[in-house]
Amino acid sequence: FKVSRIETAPIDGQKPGTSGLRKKVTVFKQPNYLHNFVQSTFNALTADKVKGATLVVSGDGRYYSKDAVQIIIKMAAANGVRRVWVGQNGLLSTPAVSAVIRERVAADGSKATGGFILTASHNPGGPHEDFGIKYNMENGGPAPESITDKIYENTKTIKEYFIAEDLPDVDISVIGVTSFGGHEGPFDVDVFDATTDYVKLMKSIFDFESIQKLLASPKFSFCFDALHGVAGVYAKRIFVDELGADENQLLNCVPKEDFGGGHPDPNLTYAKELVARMGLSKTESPNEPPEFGAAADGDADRNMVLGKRFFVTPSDSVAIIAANAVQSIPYFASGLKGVARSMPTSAALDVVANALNLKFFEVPTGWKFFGNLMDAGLCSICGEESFGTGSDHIREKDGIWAVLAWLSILAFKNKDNLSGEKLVTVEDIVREHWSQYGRHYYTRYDYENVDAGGAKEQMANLIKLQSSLPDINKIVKEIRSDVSDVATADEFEYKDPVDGSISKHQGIRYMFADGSRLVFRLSGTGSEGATIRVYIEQYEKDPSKSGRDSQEALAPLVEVALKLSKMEEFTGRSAPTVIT
Ligand code: VG1
Ligand code: CO
Repeated sequence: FKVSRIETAPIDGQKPGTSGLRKKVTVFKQPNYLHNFVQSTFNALTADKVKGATLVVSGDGRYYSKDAVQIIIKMAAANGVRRVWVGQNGLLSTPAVSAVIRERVAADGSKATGGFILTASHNPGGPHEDFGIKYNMENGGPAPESITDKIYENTKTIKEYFIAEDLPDVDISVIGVTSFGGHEGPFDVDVFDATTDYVKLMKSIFDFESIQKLLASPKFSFCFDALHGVAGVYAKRIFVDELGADENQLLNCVPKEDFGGGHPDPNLTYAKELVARMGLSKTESPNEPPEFGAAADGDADRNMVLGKRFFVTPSDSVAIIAANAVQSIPYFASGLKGVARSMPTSAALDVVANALNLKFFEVPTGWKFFGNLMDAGLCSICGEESFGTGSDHIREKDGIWAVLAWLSILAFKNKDNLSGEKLVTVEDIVREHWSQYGRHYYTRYDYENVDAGGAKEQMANLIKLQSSLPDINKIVKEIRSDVSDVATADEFEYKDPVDGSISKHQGIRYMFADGSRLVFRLSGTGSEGATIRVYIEQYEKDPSKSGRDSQEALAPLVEVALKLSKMEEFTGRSAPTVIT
């Protein structure tokens, strides 16, 4: 094939956010838009990570992915890449890409040095919805800020890109290797089964046999909703083929380019079908809900775990997994190296870390911050309030892993009880956890796609307020006299304990004397306008008070949060888009 050098010019707004570059498909389809970003990424990497290298390219299968895969293949060839690994049909979940980068070995012994993940995660897909791209490094984790900053700088000065225009499109629906000859030597496109490497990894972590027994118990029932994202591919293979679940226990497990018109975000608002099946919607379903339900997002790195008529908050989920991992999951049998959570995630994990005497870290929002800790052997399990849970088996959060972790805990708690009277349920496990460690009431209010200017002003105002604690407390007490005093207020700043890098402006915090917390930040994953997130948390140590309805328990703090931040004034919104 021939290499063409194409002249181009910078395009505004190609700054990667919390997790890559996410924009409307219509933006990505502009001439040179994707090309500029891909070339800027190649230019941000050292030559050995491009020339002669092996790269993974795949994603959640959303609209425009197939075109994007072909473009990236041609640009990889032109930039001297030796081979590109593509999941069949261009599908690989985000955790599977991480696993493939870390585990897969080519016939000649080489491994991948990185990969492009094509996803906008939980954002809707389709011709008028979102597309996204991010680059993951050799450790299988998202590129650190030093690299994403470089990519962004490159997008502002780019003048040319390289592409093998005459390379024919590769049929990515068929497994097999296609070889081409280039002037720098051979170039291969290797289309492989999307599940093999990932399933092998899961089997090395969990005791599949014990989970199989749990699923086979007549007392247990299961349901999984992939929201038409890529998780469906893995759910079929793992839950049905490996663990013996029934096909009809899977919902929306056929990946679709537009996620069936839905919002592939596993929460109580968007996972409507599952929520109804689990007996959690206002209109009670006629059938008895299953004992266990779970959902994943578009790229299968997020998860929501539900019990029968019972919601597990993600902040509790990671704490409960950490508290039970050593007994229930073979991979952790020799103990946990440490645990970590993102700043806005509730302190439920902190309490477990303290009780079990584990190393503990609090990082900014976004999975890329956990990677360094894991690479340094400091962290085994970590999580985010945004339905993200994972471990050091890879360098991304992992939805299917989280489901398997919960099934493992259930299997362990019920191992002598599978034919007994009543199984230990998800709800039992959570309530027992609360009575042992206390409960962190938690909720998040999202105001999606609000005016960006107003949102910025609002944040600036919240920072300005922080200059005087007495003034804050005066305002707070005027709103509600029944909340405790604000003890400290700041903007979260993180110094990476491994490489010393500093990340500033990572969210505005108001911390109360009784351990309650209000956090405000702007989302870094939206594609239009701004999304404001408000995180509200309150700790209740007294076991007799841990059974309240969470919105009711948090009502005073919610009122303070909305009035203190002058939410309606700045956004014109009287209610959030989503409450989780
Ligand atoms: C959101 C979540 C964050 C998560 C990120 C990527 O970011 O809050 O916890 O890591 O999405 O998840 P933001 O900046 O919008 O708050 V995913 O599943 O979109 O890769
Ligand atoms: Co995701």
